[in-house]
Amino acid sequence: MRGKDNARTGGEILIDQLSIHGVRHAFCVPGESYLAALDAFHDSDIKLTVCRHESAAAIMAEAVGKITGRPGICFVTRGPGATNASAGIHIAKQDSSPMIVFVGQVGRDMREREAFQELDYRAVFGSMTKWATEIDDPARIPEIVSRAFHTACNGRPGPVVIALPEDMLTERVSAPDATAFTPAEIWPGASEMNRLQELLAAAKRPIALVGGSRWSEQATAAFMRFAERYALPVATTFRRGHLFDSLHPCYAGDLGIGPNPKLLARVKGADLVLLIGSRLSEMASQAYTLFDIPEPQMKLVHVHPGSEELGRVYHPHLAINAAPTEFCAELEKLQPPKNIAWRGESDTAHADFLAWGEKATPVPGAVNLGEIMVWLRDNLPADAIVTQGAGNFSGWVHRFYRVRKFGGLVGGTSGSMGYGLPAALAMQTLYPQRTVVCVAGDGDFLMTGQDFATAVQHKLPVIVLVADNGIYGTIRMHQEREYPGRVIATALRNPDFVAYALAFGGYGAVVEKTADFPAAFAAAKASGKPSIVHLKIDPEAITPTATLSGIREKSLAGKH
Ligand SMILES: Cc1ncc(C[n+]2csc(CCOP(=O)(O)OP(=O)(O)O)c2C)c(N)n1
Ligand SMILES: [Mg+2]
Repeated sequence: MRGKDNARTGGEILIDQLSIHGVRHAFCVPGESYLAALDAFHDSDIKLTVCRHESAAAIMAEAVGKITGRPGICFVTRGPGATNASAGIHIAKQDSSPMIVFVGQVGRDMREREAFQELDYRAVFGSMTKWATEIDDPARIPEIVSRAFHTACNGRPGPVVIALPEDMLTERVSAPDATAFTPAEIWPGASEMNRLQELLAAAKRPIALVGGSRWSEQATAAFMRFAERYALPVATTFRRGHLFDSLHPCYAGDLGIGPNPKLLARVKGADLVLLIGSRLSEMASQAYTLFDIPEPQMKLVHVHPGSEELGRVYHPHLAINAAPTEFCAELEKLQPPKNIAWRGESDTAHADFLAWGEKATPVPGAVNLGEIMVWLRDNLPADAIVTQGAGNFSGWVHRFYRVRKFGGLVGGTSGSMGYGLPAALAMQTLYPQRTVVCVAGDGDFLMTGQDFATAVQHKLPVIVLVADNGIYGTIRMHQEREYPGRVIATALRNPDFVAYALAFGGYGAVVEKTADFPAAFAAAKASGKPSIVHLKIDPEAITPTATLSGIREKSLAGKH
């Protein structure tokens, strides 16, 4: 509260800045190191969600940044709080999501003595963030927080860490507020758009790949109109399926782990690739084998908001430093050639995509995750949100689920396990009316599973499908391929996930055969509570097309 002298504590100034910059939600695990900032939330209308683990709080903030394009906000205590949060910070870095993490810090008078839980945040987070800093003087909070919002969003978005010395937060000063930030727009130049027009006119087999951040619902809509006018096949890159309606007639599929071989062939055979927003990192590039490095075999137009990404791995024929939002707006002005040389290709590409995921493949065991994904795509409302973590179970999501809307699939491109539940909680916090489903592995779920308590506490009725195969399946698969039969550290003894859900005050149901799934899902939905649907998956069903023993036998045969 402002005193008569107009002075506020550092904590009050800080929370006031967040409100000014438009923050609506923040996620935290409390700490004695930042009590004055916590206290200031009393007088603010920002909704503060208290969590059980900083990795979950940080992932929630990252997911908000990923989907809204505005920094997700997380508060954690010093030392262990900060290192626990590092999982989410690393995701924000790899996924180019805007995020600001505020971390407690020891008092200014005891710095550099390695006081209780003291860390040098600039050193610890320097390579994982766009900026890591510490505020020495409460009068500079408006300046530094304003810079943090700009830094997190400008160019290629990413995380910022700000350390808050405890005594700085309690000091009272009179400091003028900053004004609301606006991310700098990055428009493509007219000459670049002309060059693009020429390249498209000369192309015979073009394809567009969309990914990365700095998209919006309007931008995806504009891009879909462009694709339609140009009859251009469009693929989404790893875990960015929400950037293009999967039932749009130009959709060619998902370029991630285990992609459709026909899509791979199409990308390899393209004479022009229009890569928008994405870095085409290891997963989407099929371990950097898709394009020759540094000179791609085809003409590459690379559109990216971060100028440092252009020419970093691939030397583009045409580099366009622009945000997808502004680039897609400019695309509306381009006119397709009179005779589109590749006409019909988008129809073929879309037919290939539909055929690839149309029907679930048969797998060992009584519960087929593919059939469950098919059921979800046929039965979830069009605006449902599916979140996912990392593990082989996600292969069924990519192949058989179909994303219809921007924000409809939220996953971590950095492959961090434990992502799905916190991301689901963040989405349900932002969109209380939408159905939010998290698809998790058994290993994956328990990396952040304690925050099921957060779902119950904050009445977030997410539905978690735990695909329980009793193993760290991905690693077992690699183990059987590289060291067949020499199983170590990949077996899991799991809890009864239904009892787990009930113990937390949620709802739980078990699914032992596929046909039981619709009723279990309906009961979970009807309960109105956070729910776990425990799917008993046969560990042999390791991918939609391979069995574990098949991989082992193949490997043993190759080794003899
Ligand atoms: C935080 C984190 N730790 C470890 C890994 C390595 N890793 C990748 S997948 C995986 C196993 C996933 O197991 P589960 O969630 O049960 O899914 P499954 O593969 O069995 O379907 C592991 C340990 C990772 N990606 N992220
Ligand atoms: Mg598993």
